[in-house]
Amino acid sequence: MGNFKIQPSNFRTIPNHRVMADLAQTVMERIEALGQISEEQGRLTRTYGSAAMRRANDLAGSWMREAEMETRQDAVGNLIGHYARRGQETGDRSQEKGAEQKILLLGSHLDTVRDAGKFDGPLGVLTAIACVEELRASERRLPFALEVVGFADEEGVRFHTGYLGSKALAGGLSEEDLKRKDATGVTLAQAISSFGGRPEALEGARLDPKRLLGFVEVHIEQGPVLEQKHLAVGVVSAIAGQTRVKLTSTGRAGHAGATPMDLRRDALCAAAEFVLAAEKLAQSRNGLVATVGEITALPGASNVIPGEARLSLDVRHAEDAVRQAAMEELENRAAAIAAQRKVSVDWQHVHQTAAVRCDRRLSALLGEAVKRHQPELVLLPSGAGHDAAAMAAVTPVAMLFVRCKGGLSHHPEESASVEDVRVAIAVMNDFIQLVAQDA
Ligand code: HGY
Ligand code: MN
Ligand code: MN
Repeated sequence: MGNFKIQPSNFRTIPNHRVMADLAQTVMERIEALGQISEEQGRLTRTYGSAAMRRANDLAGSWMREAEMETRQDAVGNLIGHYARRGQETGDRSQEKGAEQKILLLGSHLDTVRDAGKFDGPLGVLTAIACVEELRASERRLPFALEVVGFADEEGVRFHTGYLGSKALAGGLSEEDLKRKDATGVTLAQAISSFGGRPEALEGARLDPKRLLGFVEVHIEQGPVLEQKHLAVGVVSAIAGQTRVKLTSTGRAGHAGATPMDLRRDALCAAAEFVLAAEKLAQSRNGLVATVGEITALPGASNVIPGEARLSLDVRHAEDAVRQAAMEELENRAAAIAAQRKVSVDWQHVHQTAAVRCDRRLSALLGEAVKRHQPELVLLPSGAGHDAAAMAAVTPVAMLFVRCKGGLSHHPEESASVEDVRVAIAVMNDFIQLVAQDA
């Protein structure tokens, strides 16, 4: 399956375009293979600590080892491949064993949302492995090591807090996080242990910022801009901040047939009014997005007035002040709706990350590499969250977006073309060389 066919022996005789095309083809085959690894029948869902996650780590780890990387799984279950060819053509011996080699981190996440597309996350891991395969085949040496990370949980589907894997590497996982429970009451600490991790050793999972040159993530755009501009790739300027909240509205359950409308305290109707209020607020603020992705009515019978309604709320904006003001307004709105409908509302903060600007120097080098492969360089903000947002706490970050069909993502029809993947790999290879020259 997908092993890179060009080897050091024949590398020099093959035009670079062909090498990149071959790498891109292998990435597409591997995207398909990972896309078959799911914990649900008939759709792609791969959440933290599942058996599917284990199989995905094992498969991606085998590809890393094929590329002569040393692989490990860290304390929270991130898959990490390490590639280091000592010294450089100039005979620089400063990288002798023992000298702490600097590390350029590449990668993305291997977990998915429910009923996911195949590219969100794996594309970043597989293009990074392709860069290592090209380096190995070209026998080029770098003055630093490369590490490719397959983060164990970015989406936060199981524990509702995003970036679990990257937060562990960035030193951002707290004791509070470890106490989080999933829908079955399993704590994150228990899930880490069952996945073979060591919750007691999370402090050790934190990377040493002094060793890092940066973290660069390739990811599908998950939006329409590159497609509208007819560009294969773009450089990300900033990643929007996000707040996730859990709301519970509590009224009174009752008989659907015997309870007159004016005597009801219908928790779901209160929740529904709030959902539309959140949508209305976001439509009125430029660049603000608000989403209720999950909603549950309890007790959940068609002839019972819902006594309780639980919903998620996800609010994002490129500027933290705008997002925080919107959150305050929405919390007040929820309280006003509850009062007017004689229900109570519980507002529980679940996850919050500040907006992150990508590193100027790394982004400039990435932009330099892009200009070698397409006529126009475009810088664009990311409305979606990414591991790079968490990794910015420990090292400079940059991101390369790849055009995706219709801008569609978090959907089974999510897709990118092999030609655009080829461009992304070529850009990343040039970028790595530019970092080496700039090191
Ligand atoms: O939710 C997001 O923005 C990302 O896909 N985790
Ligand atoms: Mn993603
Ligand atoms: Mn995603």
